Amino acid sequence: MVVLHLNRLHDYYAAMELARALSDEQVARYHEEGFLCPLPALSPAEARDCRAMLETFEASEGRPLGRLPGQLRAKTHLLFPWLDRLVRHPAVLAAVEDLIGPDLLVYHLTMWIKDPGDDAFVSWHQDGTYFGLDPADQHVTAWVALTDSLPEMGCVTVLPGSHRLGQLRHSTHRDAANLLSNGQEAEIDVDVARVVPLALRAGDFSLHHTHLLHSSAPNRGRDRRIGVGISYIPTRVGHVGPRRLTASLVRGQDRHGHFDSEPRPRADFDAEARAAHAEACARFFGSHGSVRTEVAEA
Ligand SMILES: O=C(O)CCC(=O)C(=O)O
Repeated sequence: MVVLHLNRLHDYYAAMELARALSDEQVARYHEEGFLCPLPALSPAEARDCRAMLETFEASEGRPLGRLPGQLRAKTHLLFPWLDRLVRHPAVLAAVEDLIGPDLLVYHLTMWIKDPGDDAFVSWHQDGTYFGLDPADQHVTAWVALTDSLPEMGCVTVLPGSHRLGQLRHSTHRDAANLLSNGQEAEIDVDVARVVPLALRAGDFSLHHTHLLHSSAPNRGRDRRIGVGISYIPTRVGHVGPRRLTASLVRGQDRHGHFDSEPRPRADFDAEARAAHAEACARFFGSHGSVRTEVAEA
């Protein structure tokens, strides 16, 4: 009888393990090091399709996304159905769920695009610095590569274990080439010998903790480096600030109602989507006083 029960329990845990995206070892590593990389999501063909949809839009506007006005690099999933689908990708959501639970919101999104030969870089920072979330440490960033993102292309680099330092002070060093809207930089000397590059092939993704120190150098490769940074939080996390912000429920249920819900785009860049995007960005950037998201003209 006892053996039967133990066998059932074993089957139950085996089934649970199968339903999960991350192994216990990966979850433990995330908590120890503050990141996981690489994890599979899109096939190479799907990643190419996403890139083609982005570049078709850029061609129609005559400029790269990062040089278009209107904070289009931010919360871009509110403007394009293909990105709205990407933030709901089952492989990404399953991995995020294994880290922060089943009820998930997309709190923010940034398109991280570096063209070969430009000077765009990202200074050492922690994502939580301007997010104003409470509790702060439940937020996870998934960085989905739409192209290869390799060391010579200025892939994201991280300082393993630095998330355990908690939130650090940041100062602002505004620099036109810095892709961070406020040019924020953590006040800490980073030991370069300990830095790890998060090399990704198109379609793969990485996950990093909100307090993990990370940065990236200019793209000295031959192709564009395009990544989608998706900020996920569990619905129990709120935002501290005078104005309610917006977010998108992408998995499970929201029993807390800390955010106004964002409408899903119905067609690429249509008027309704543009209005919702402008409102969401005004509230988000207004909450911490960021000045720009466009990349300065070369
Ligand atoms: O893509 C980059 O170079 C920086 C990414 C980043 O800062 C982030 O995903 O939080």
